[in-house]
Amino acid sequence: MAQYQYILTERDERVGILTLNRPNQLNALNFQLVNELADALEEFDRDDAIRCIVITGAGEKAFAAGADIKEMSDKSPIDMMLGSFEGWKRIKQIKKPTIAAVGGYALGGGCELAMLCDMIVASENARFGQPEIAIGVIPGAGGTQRLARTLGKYRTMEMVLTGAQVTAQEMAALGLVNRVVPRGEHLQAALELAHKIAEQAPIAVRLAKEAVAAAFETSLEEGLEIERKNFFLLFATEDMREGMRAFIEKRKPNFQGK
Ligand code: CO8
Repeated sequence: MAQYQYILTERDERVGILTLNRPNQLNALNFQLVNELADALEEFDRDDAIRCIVITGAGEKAFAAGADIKEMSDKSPIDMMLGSFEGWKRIKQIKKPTIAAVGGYALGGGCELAMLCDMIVASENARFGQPEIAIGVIPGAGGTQRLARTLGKYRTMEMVLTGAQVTAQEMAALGLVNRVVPRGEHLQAALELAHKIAEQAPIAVRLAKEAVAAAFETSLEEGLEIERKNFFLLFATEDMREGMRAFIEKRKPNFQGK
């Protein structure tokens, strides 16, 4: 792996772990960090040995407390567009499943980064919010859209217009958090989930992710079409034969990613 200044990279068997590493600044997402995160995610995405990716934050206090306000405070619209916008777009393009392991604050861009992941595991002290309104802006990396698609209009309006923080438990009840675990156990819990996914047939996982993601971006008819095509495509894989043969032979499948 390349060396990064603000990201730590690790492997736990077939799971890649990326840690946002600016704990003294509550892992605030400066331009370089976002671009490094996109680079590191793409590296894992290309690596056949990795089947699932967990993103977490260093330190106990935060996943990420948002984009770096100190860096942004004197920027122009063009600086903002050129700074990390491409990086955010690249993060969305990752094909392997991603899990956010959230302890402490996931605010602003931190909440948006968690929502860009496919699943969110949070410790009981996690707090989610879009506080941009309090500094005179609005969410810029998908917050208004992704919150609205999960929470609906009314709770999203309240969060985005007041900037109020929401607890992990409440987010779980609203469907934005997969599970809430005791303080400090979020990474472990995310890794358990990631290892379960890493056992599955990788091409099926990839096409399943693509199909579910389509539900948020297309009409029902188009989404159903993507699902059907991906379903049929999987009948061209060796792992499909292996999975069905293993079921019939009453043994565990041995998936090769082919
Ligand atoms: N940016 C820069 N530095 C930060 C940030 C941040 N977002 N959050 C915390 N820090 C720094 C603090 O300045 C402080 O640094 P220092 O010790 O050098 O003064 C250090 O982290 C610790 O923070 P606090 O002392 O404030 O810790 P507290 O426990 O008192 O408070 C809070 C924690 C409540 C999380 C508080 O730090 C806070 O409110 N942070 C800002 C939260 C926020 O407003 N986030 C939204 C930012 S805007 C955004 O995310 C837009 C995303 C759009 C992306 C699209 C790009 C294309």
